[in-house]
Amino acid sequence: IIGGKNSLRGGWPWQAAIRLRSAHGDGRLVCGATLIGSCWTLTAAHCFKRYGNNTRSYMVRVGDYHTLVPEEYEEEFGIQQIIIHSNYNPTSNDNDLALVQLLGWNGVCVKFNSHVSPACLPLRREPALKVASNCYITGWGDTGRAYSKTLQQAPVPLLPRRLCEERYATQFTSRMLCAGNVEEDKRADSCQGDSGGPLVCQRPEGSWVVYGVTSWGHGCRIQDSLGVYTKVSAFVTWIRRVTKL
Ligand code: 4AZ
Repeated sequence: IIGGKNSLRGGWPWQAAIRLRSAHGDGRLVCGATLIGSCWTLTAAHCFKRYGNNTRSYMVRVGDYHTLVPEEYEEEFGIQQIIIHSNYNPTSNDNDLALVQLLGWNGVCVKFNSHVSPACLPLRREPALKVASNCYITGWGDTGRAYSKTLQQAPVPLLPRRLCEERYATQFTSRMLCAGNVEEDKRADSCQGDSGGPLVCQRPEGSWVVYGVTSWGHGCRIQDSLGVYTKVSAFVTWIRRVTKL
């Protein structure tokens, strides 16, 4: 995240990270992800383009804040299954969504606590949020100098779809959300390494919903940078059918 700030420890308890397993790589960050159930995380399909979709190549870390410091709530899981949406188009990034099932016992993987708990899925027809609503992106991705060692956050308002339609033409589809900071001085933006992570928005009653999955855009925090996020509400039926959540 470029132009973000350090999050609070435990402030985004659904944030997960997909990392290369040291036996199959160097433990490096591949993507962000969102915990949506004890054994399920949501991420972007394009996260598995570079290193492939072999479950043994990756692990999922939850409860993390500082990536290099062992912390009380952090925990790592192997992967049972990587399910890439069958309509994912790696050329256009349409339907850029994947479900990652964690390895556990009897349907129990992550044990929820104050620092590790899932985000809500949106309703299939979630009441429209105000365009200037309370939405945040979070991640350990590129800050403009290097990947962040601490979890970053930045408010990223949803924008009128028209802005992304004008910028990206037909590559911007109905399965995508347009979000970003167009005002000068507060152009925080998602970047490489944040992909697959959440764009969460707070409902009027307070709960946090994973509205978007960080997907693509032309650059990070360039002038009028418009980020494109997979529109989770367009996939809730699929997510609930596959995960039984
Ligand atoms: C990337 O390279 C990337 N600001 C992710 C998000 C955005 C741009 C690039 C959108 O993974």
